[in-house]
Amino acid sequence: MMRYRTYEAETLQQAILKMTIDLGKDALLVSHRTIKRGGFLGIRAKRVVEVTGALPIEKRGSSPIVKEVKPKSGALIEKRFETSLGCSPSIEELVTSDIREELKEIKTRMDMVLGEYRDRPTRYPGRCGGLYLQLIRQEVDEKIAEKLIKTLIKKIPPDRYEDIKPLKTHLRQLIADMIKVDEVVKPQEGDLPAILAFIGPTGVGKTTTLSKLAADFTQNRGMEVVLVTIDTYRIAAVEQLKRYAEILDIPLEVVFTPEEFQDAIEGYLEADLILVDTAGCSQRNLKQIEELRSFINGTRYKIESVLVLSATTKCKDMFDIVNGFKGIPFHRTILTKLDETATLGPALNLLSQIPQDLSYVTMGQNVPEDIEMADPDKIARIILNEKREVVWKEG
Ligand SMILES: Nc1nc2c(ncn2[C@@H]2O[C@H](COP(=O)(O)OP(=O)(O)OP(=O)(O)O)[C@@H](O)[C@H]2O)c(=O)[nH]1
Ligand SMILES: [Mg+2]
Repeated sequence: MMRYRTYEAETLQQAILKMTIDLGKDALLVSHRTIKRGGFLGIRAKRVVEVTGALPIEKRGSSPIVKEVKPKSGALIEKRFETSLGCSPSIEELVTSDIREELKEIKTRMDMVLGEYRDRPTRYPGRCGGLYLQLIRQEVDEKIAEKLIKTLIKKIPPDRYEDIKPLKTHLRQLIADMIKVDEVVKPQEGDLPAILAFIGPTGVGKTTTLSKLAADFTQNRGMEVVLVTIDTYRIAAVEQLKRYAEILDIPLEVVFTPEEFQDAIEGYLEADLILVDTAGCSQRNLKQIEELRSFINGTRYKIESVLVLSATTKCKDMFDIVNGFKGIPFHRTILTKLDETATLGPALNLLSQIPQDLSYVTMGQNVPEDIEMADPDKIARIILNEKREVVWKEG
């Protein structure tokens, strides 16, 4: 006989954790779903995840996870602390430290149990369950993952649900379709140069990425490129760009005010492309964002802003950054540091929900090599753990 219980929590992982704490690691995940709780007539109701777990009744209580915490004997305690500290702590202190140790052990076991659950089938048929869990492992938003798998189930005939290859191919296409890409440099009206400003949080790779593109546009596409920096807070920032400008043998203008910025642009109206480096801004520092906006919107020329985001950023922070910078506003995104993470769910969550297209991805510190036009299929392959098939740079 089985004992069934349901548990509710904000996320699937938390609900499974609750279930495991209560029923032990032998519990089976029977089903999970998202339901609404609280509110009035459905208004202001909160979405929670409900999981149902089952446990053979004879195993109830045999859970090895929650152990009774017993304080050590007084004599032993004193001996241990006399040797290490030279004084005797109170019983409370010792019990607290023992509890901490126990909690650490419980957490380690929980992580192991959760790892096991991630590989167990879900309510989706055949191999679709495993693919759903793969999306969750990649930190794809639960709602997005559910929608993707439901669409997949509709697309594939039921007799192919056990056939992982066509399932993966279709799912990869569905994921790729969610990422819209576009070139970063658009042809300008008339003969004016395209002007691109690289904006974003500190240290995401704005200057490095701009330098990679400057190299590509001058050396491979034969364009006349000019660099302008309005990042004059740190001497090192100007020096960094100066070095790249010297290597590429292209002009660099350092400007301190919106008026100087306009003058700098006016000096290079014959160029093909003006790349503008900006100082990293915290999305929460409204004063800094406003100052940046006054530069970008303060000339009579059309400046396209590119928001540079690091793929290593937490999902919630990515949305926070986009929200903070949308007042400038920006027209395209670049995703950096793909070499520093194997989890691209947060980027997918963001890119599928914002109107701006992704133009480039970067995957290393080497200038000019480590940059590519964004390829949704490659991103989808990483999310589906087909990473070994992904080659970022040819050769
Ligand atoms: N691993 C890795 N490192 C990168 C990548 N892009 C840039 N970096 C490194 O990230 C660090 C910061 O790069 P910068 O280009 O100075 O970043 P920034 O956004 O201009 O920084 P601020 O101007 O200080 O806001 C440097 O060490 C770069 O080499 C990338 O794709 N992968
Ligand atoms: Mg910089």
